[in-house]
Amino acid sequence: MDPLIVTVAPVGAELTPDQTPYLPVTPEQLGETAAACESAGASIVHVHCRTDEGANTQAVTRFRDALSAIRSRSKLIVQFSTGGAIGMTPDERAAPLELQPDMATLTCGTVNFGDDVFENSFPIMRGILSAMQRYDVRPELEIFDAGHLTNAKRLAAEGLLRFPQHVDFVLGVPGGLEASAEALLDCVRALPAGCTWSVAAIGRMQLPMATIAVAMGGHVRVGLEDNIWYAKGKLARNEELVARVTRIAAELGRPVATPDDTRRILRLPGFKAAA
Ligand code: KMH
Ligand code: ZN
Repeated sequence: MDPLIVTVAPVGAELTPDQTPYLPVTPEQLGETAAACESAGASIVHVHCRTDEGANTQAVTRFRDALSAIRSRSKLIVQFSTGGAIGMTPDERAAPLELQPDMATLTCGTVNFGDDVFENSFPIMRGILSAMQRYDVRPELEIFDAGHLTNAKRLAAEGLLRFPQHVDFVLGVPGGLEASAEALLDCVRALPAGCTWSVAAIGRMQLPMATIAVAMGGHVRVGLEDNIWYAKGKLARNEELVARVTRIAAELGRPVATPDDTRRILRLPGFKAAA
């Protein structure tokens, strides 16, 4: 088994600052969180940005500041969200790609998202993917629902993607695939040969699904974007969620990947220093 890649998703778009004091809002806070999570064992940071007031933003200037804050404090692989927040336009979502992060997410289909709809039609996916190609940004395929992997295979058949890819199964969003061992197994079995995968499960399923992924040889995503609780009644810090999954990995005999290991496993180019 490869060493375990731990992605931290410290911000997300659905949380509000009144839900937890540990939500990084400013680029400065994001940089500090990145450093703490790297020390705890993370090698990728999945980035959403907020205004100082905590509102969602895909503004290029804010992502530039976040990128520089993260890169000046850590060697983490930087992965931008192109999902952004519900209601953002596709162009808005893709705008930060011009900053050429190491990676960015590509959600592979439309999905009910609680009472909302997270829209990812083929034209939207093609647009985001072409922007990634233009700026040489590696995708991570986000699979929220049955059919999303088939959509990704269709994009590959169109020549817009080439497998193998790194795939993240986001399980437990109300409206998408459930967070269960059975659902994860179905997902993994459907992967094209050579793909690497991680699991990001929502809420209290984050920990058990991460543990299953560690044992299966997959990779994990943890962080406040998907789960704000460390335990019942105890709010989590991002770095605590990272540290816990690395302790579990150690108990299971699975070493944790450094950012350099992760670059090798995902076949990413070398570290880009802060601009
Ligand atoms: N905030 C969700 C609507 C991603 O980052 O690529 C989408 C999301 C996915 O978080
Ligand atoms: Zn996200």
